[in-house]
Amino acid sequence: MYRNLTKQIRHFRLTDNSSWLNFQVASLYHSGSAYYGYRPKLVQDWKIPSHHLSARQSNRNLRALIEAYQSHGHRKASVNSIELSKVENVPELDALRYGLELSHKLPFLEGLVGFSDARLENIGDLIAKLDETYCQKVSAEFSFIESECEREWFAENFEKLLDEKLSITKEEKIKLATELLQFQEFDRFMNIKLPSIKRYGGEGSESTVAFFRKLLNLSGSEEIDTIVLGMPHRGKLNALVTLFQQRPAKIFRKYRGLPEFGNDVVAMMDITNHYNVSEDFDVGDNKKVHLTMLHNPSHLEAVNPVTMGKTRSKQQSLRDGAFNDDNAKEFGSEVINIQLHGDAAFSGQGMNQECLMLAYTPNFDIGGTIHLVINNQIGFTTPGDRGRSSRYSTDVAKSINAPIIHVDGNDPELVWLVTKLAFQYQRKFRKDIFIDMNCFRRLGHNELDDPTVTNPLMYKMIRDMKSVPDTYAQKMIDEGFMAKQEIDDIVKKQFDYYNSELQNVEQYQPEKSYFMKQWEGFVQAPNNLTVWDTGVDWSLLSYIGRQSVYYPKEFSIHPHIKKTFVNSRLKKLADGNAIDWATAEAFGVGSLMYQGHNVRISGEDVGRGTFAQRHAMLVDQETNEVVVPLNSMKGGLGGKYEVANSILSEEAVLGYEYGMSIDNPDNLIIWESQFGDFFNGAQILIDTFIASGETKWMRCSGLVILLPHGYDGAASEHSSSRMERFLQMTDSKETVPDGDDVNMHIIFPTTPAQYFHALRRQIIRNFRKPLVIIGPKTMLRMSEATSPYQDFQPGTNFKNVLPDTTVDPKNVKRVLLCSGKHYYSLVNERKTKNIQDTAIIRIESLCPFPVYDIHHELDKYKNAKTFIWSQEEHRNMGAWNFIHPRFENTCGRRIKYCGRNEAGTPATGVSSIHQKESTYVASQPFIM
Ligand SMILES: Cc1ncc(C[n+]2csc(CCOP(=O)(O)OP(=O)(O)O)c2C)c(N)n1
Ligand SMILES: [Mg+2]
Repeated sequence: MYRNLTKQIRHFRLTDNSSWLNFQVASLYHSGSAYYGYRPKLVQDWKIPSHHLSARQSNRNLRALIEAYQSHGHRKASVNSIELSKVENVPELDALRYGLELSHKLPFLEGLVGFSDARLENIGDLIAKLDETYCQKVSAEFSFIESECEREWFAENFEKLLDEKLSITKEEKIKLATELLQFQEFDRFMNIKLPSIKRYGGEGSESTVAFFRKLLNLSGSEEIDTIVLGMPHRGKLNALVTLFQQRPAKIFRKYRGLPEFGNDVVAMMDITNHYNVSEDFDVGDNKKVHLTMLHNPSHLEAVNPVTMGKTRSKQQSLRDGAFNDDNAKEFGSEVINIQLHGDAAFSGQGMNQECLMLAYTPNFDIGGTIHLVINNQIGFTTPGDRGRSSRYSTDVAKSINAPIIHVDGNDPELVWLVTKLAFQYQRKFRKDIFIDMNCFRRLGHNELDDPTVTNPLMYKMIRDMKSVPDTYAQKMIDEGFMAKQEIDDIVKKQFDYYNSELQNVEQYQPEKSYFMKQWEGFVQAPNNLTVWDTGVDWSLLSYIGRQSVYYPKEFSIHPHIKKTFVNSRLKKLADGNAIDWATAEAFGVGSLMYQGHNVRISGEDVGRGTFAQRHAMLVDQETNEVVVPLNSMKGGLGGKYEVANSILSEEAVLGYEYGMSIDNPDNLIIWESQFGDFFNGAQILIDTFIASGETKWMRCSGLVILLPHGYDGAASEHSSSRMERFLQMTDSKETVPDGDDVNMHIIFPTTPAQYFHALRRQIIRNFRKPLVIIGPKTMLRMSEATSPYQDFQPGTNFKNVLPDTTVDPKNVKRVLLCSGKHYYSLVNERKTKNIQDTAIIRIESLCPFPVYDIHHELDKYKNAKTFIWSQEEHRNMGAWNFIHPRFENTCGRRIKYCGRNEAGTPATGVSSIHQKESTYVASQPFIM
């Protein structure tokens, strides 16, 4: 069935009901048909109406002039009211270039340009109209869009934009004026009452109000269920209290030094600028839209991929887009993603390039994002012309053919109109679009900062700028829509409201904002170590194992994969004595699916697996079609497996997966770094979200991070997942035993069964913690590193410490403690040398550090005098610096180090040196 869909022409109804159009499957990325979470994007088989074409043929020069405006008009536009130097000469807009005289009579304009104005008589009139459309307070860049359909649609609608001003109703204008004044009043209030607070005020960028108001209303009329939003600091507090229904007392309370959470939680909490929103909004006509604005860290733009992942997770829960069987349902039907950016941060942070590249890829597509850049022409002290090489802050958006609208933020009605256009574009094409709102920043970066020190000329201009809300309110008075008294009343009422919130701040008790909805019933992890029975009946596991290599009869499988993967797995299942890591992973994933949980694995090449071990996604050798065998499982509660081969990104992709993990605790989300060391490209996400999201914001995550690790001669990179960095980031205690309540769990398992239990435990527990697995590479194929079926059975569980069952405790004088693959080198050495007096204990869980389990093992060796931490990593790497104080403080014994010496890079690039070192680290612990 999956083959027949390739290149099929489908009929598809446009959302505006205008016509039935043919769509063609054009994006044959890997697979022409759907698999879980992916459906090929449909591209319109669209043609310019023939009478438009003939109009263009007959008026080639005129059309060339219009196209010049579409391409170059933005260079002449005056969207930036504080531009220090302009005006650019734009020779492409000279009518003479096209052989046109200003006095030439105009033909009928239909098909040539989007606006039609009966009053236009000659070329001079047309140029004036084109100037007004493209070169004044709003302009656009879109002529680079490859799709003719999108380009034509955008041109037509943009060219009609100014006429739309008339469509804004009196009520809408009054509402807009009111909210602008309220937004502004927050800054004024803060200036008066709390002048020493840094608030990153919204003075100068108040038209953000128009964007949000229009967006919420349109979302309501389009029956959108949820908006997922990421927003940085600028004007955020204003937005929280005037647009997003947050009590000002919540913010003021913080300034009194009080916490935002009750004492029922253990948390360090955060500053007000990082607060979130999760509210239902009444948007008229009995409609509600839910808005989720994520907590954001100070690291600008880091929240963006997190919002994207959260959007996709909500889409999955609501069966949006390809998660729905209805082929016509495109991503973004139920849930849309909105991102706000600062101008400096948007162009400066590479994160954005990664997010854009993710936007339309299979298993990451969310139906396009609407972006608003609050372009106040400056980042802290650095003005735009020194803050980037490109003309606009938004230029990177062109890489994915996203249209960009530049608008003067001093005109809130224009911002309103372009928001509508952006929204319509996103609805129609389910693609990203950008609004570059040119505005200014009245004060310093924060209010305690003097901006004239670094940008005197810009601030001379800003001093003379009128307030946007005041100007708009005056316009309302001038147009007779509002009276001066009404405006004064709005301002006074708002001031009084903020004031009463400030006066009564002591009475305000924070509302509970965690463990709600799908998180109901979850708790913070306890301060002791818990054990969860994660075993599964062998008959079910062997069924899952068989399904994990199932493919349809007509599927043409690669012969090598059939032999070395499918048949080999079937054989291992039949024996049951030596289950390998990849099979254990399939057991873990499949058993959770059977219990109704969705599982997603994401990362570079995860479908096959970097080490060609996983094959969670099989590819038909004749058609390129993909199957995810585990999704063919019958019975059970119907969980699905999403296998997301990602773009070559760590930062955005890890952020995306974290975003998915904080949304729905019932889904297991796994991110695999191609090699362990590549996580460092995502360090910002690990520091500011994964390690700290719970303690800052009470947002728990059960994300699994798989980091292949091990010294096998692969030189400086690819050997180490730098576990020392993760260990240093944990809040594991040095002097007393840890509980499950550490901020991250870090394990370095030695057997497939341990891996299986660890994966299952992530979902079975009633709390969620990020889990970092220092994972296998060569162990994937090591015959000793396998598990018998008994280790998966009901009643079994993840063991923090694995005992030595082969030695006679009475004979033991020396105890080696180790983790991971190095264990097998030590065992091999002991066997080869027939050593009887040394026990080898495996610390499988590094964090939480399992003090009691270690004690339990050590107690067996009454005659042991020497305790050694043995690792293959260098001394300033690996777990040594973590183990050392913990072991000595909590286990009451001295511990010696044995491993590689200190080094500046994880591994040598010389194989003979590697060999020598390997021999040393395996043999030295037995003789030192
Ligand atoms: C990644 C990162 N680098 C530096 C900073 C420090 N910083 C905070 S705001 C800011 C300027 C941001 O400028 P822009 O993005 O234009 O936003 P604006 O403040 O102008 O609204 C800087 C440099 C930061 N928060 N994050
Ligand atoms: Mg800025």
